[in-house]
Amino acid sequence: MVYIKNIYAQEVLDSRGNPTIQTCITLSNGISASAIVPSGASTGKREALELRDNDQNRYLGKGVLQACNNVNTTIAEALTGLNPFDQSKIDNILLELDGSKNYSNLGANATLGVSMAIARASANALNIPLYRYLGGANALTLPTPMLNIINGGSHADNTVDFQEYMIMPTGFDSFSEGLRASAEIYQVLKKILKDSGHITAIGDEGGFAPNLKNNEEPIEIILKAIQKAGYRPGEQINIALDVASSELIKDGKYYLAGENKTLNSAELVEYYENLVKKYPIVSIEDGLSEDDWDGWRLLTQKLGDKIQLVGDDLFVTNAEILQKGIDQNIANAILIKPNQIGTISQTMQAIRLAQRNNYKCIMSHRSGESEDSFIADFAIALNTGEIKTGSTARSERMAKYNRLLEIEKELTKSEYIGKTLFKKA
Ligand code: 2PG
Ligand code: MG
Repeated sequence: MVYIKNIYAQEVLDSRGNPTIQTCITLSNGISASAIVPSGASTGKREALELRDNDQNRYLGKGVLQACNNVNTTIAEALTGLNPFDQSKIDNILLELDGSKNYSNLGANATLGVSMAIARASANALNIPLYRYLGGANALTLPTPMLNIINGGSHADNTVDFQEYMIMPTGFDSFSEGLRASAEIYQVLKKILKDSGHITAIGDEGGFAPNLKNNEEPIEIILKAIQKAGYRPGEQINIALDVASSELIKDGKYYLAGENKTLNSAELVEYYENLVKKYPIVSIEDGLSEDDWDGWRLLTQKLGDKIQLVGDDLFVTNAEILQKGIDQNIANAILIKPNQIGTISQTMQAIRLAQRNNYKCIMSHRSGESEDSFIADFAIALNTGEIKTGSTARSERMAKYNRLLEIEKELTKSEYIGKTLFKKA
């Protein structure tokens, strides 16, 4: 029987130049695989712990040598010799080994790297692609992407308060056609920004980061770019926002610095209602903060049957917190980030719970990423139907889109469900 022979982790750098973990697994049959974990900037309070060394003499305190050491000693000792194909058993051992709920001892960066690398090594050992290993014969749906083409908030140094302005190519018959339209719109947007005297520098996720006068102007400019590129907004291309509003809280209210406005929850909900009336917006993520459950309830009452309301910082890919949201009618979709929860099995548990309760799932990157394209396969395997992985610039984002293009070619019969994802707002 094949067993785990060797586990080794080392420090590498992410797309922002900060340290992260690369984990390598070797099986007894000589097959090996590696994985790199991502890292967020606008992190939710209830996310699993990302263990950093806090040694100011190395990488300004951001080193991950301790987390690597945890993999190389405690975790390696516990998992060596085990069957790699029993993912849930392995992930459960990781959870028990840590002994806390949020990986505050070993670090979720340590456990997730191991969990991902074991899944990948298992797929390699069976000589099948990762999406097929994790999803079986049912893994056929190419996700509709959310492409973050204007960056603001804590992902960029500009005057835009909302973190992400995304386009979704819903009105196409295939992933590759949707991606092509999006890439064309991105280039046209660059030209529009340049021609109107704006900077075309880009933010962490490859979207432009211009200084615009308010939080609506990015939408106006994106609509212009969609049309100029020859596409129909609201039909072929829709808009999605990630407000990341936990980052906007100042003295208990939402402060929109770009507009010099302070709003309470009800006023912010009204602000969104107006935006949704005015523009082809199909999805708003983290419209209210992770602690504002009353505000979330109101938002869900007002807009829950019109558009997708995504909990990111709100649910942190945590099945227990999601269950509370389901019980209280909060939101109708969940962002899925494996490093918020710490293992592949726990990530799958959150997805299963969401799908059983008709909550949409959006597989997601982090703002600090790497060349690892695990989430592309994972989105297909788990039938999330949607993926958020940045603009069509920067190789750490393109690694995911390119992997999806590769899979689309490989699958003789795939499906792309953009047209049926949303009800008409
Ligand atoms: C988000 C993510 C990814 P971060 O808020 O959805 O876009 O950002 O990784 O910084 O949390
Ligand atoms: Mg978010």
